[in-house]
Amino acid sequence: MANQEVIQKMKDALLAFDEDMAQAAAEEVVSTGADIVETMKVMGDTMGEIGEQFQVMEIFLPEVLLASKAFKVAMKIFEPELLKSGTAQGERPRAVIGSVKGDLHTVGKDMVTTMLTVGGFEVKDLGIDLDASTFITEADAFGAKIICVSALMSSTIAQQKTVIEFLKAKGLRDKFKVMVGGGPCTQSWADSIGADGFAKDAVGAVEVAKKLIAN
Ligand code: B12
Repeated sequence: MANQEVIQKMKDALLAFDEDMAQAAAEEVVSTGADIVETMKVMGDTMGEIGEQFQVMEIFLPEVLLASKAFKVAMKIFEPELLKSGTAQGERPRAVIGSVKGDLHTVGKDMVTTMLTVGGFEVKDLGIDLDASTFITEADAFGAKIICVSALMSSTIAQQKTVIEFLKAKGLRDKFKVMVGGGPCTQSWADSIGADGFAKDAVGAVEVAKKLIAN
């Protein structure tokens, strides 16, 4: 079956908010050897479409929640497949990741976690709704070189700056590289708050993280 056809099935599953359809589509992606990363990109865009439907009140929170559950079901099937093709070997640079205080969105952060792991990093997922001190204490304890800070809303994005300001206040700014991302985040925002890196998606996050480690 052509790549596009099976990827379309996944898109249809998310737009139907249907976990079972998503599971079947994910299994078909794997069994037909369709491009998993390409599928994940389409899934990310589809969540954006779902967000637009939510914004104009064509759908409501329960549907959005079901779509994100369907997304996660598919990711669970993709993760082991991606890891098989991963570059992870020997000592891996460490990173922590989480969503900022007040932000409960997990899907994008989880996708970045998977791609960084596939890309050769050892990643500790700290979860959601994290205050600045938790990011830093956990990064220190884990021996992370990179702190990845996700924010999905215009009301929570300022928390990315808080993490950087907190590092400065503790005299730890030079100890970690800070990478930011999430819906409202842009390169110019990242520059304005003094972040070391920004990527608009999970694939880009791997490239940026590798550069940060190399420097
Ligand atoms: C799913 C979803 C939810 C689910 C979350 C479930 C879950 N477990 O995650 C639920 C239903 C719980 C939810 C709740 C809410 N949501 Co919501 N949600 C979404 C939705 C539709 C999709 C998000 C998503 O999963 N995208 C798919 C992933 C793959 O994309 P992503 O998250 O952007 O991540 C990619 C990149 O941004 C990047 N990235 C992400 N993090 C990081 C980190 C780093 C370091 C890097 C480098 C890159 C990176 O890589 C990722 C992969 O490519 C978005 C719409 C949208 N356009 O994003 C709204 C959206 C984010 N939500 C929104 C709102 C308003 C809310 C609520 C306030 C609604 C309400 N009235 O209660 C609550 C707030 C909850 C809270 N306190 O956090 C708004 C935010 C508007 C704004 N700009 O402020 C949006 C944009 C919808 C809209 N158009 O109105 N939501």
